[in-house]
Amino acid sequence: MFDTTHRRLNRLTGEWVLVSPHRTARPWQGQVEDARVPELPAYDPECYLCPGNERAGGHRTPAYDGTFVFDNDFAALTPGVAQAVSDRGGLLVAESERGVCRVVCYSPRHDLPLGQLPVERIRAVMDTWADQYTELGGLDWVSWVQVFENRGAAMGASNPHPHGQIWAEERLPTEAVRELAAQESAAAAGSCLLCDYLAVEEADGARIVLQDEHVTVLVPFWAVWPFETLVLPRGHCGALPDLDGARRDALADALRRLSRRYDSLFGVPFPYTMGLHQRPTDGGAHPGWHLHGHFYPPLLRSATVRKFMVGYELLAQPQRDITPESAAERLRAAVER
Ligand code: H2U
Ligand code: ZN
Repeated sequence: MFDTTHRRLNRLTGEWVLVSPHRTARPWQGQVEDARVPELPAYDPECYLCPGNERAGGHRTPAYDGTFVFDNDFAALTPGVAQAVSDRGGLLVAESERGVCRVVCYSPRHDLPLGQLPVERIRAVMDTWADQYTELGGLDWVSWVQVFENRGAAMGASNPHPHGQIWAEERLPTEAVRELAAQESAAAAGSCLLCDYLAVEEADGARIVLQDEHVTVLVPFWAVWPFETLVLPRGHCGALPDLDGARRDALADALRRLSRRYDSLFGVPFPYTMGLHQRPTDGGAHPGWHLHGHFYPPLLRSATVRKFMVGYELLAQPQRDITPESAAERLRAAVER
């Protein structure tokens, strides 16, 4: 049945994705992305994330050496918002939302993306993410700490200097609510959804991209984006601070290897949104929550042809052409550039 049109269930979110394997042969005369890759200098005097340079609002980025974290000068969420709710007949419903937004520069180097940093530097980024989770998640009003990176102009990154963001907020956002419901219902039945899922994927093998003792990277059975991947620590854990040094090193190495494979797939720095889903910090124990990372890259057939989430996707449900199995096969075969 997987050779013909079918739909697959995303067990984490409960959403279906339509898979149409025969459609990959269709011609394309639509938008092409700009595949030219500008050579980046190690330091750019115009870059507000490079050491010593000026940012918005009169702030200055210090002469940092490792990772550097600062409060976003244009924060979408701020801690001081007055608490309020508004409900007109159950139809116009609104709630205030408090939060904190930070920017994380991975290193002073303007030209080195996460995957090109030495593995101990990636580990340092991971330690920063863990510390931020502990600090922000430790605030008694913060329920969710979202670590993410938008890489490349195609994904809306506003600056090529390798960096990510952290948004911490008062309530669980939509994706977290869905993933929590699925994982808690598995936990209520005495199991971990992602431990069980990982065991099935490892036994099957068709969607595994890379793996070592501590981490498995795979194209999820229910992947929506053409080369979407799920990064799963093997062995149950809920958040980065739960991982010891060896497991953090393994995760850092998996991120390094995965992003290098992405970069070699179409011979360009692969754009993506990636992020970690760590256990909610709302005071609940959530023993069923399994730490994982999502990579959502938009490229479809080449450096210049991307997947658009339009039409049927916006109005009905996500749809994909190449199968998750063939995407995994290509990522497995890709060299680490
Ligand atoms: P993105 O490239 O993912 O947009 O992240 C860059 C962030 O940096 C963005 O959220 C912030 C923007 O608000 N920023 C500052 O905090 N200070 C500046 O001087 C420019 C941009
Ligand atoms: Zn820079």
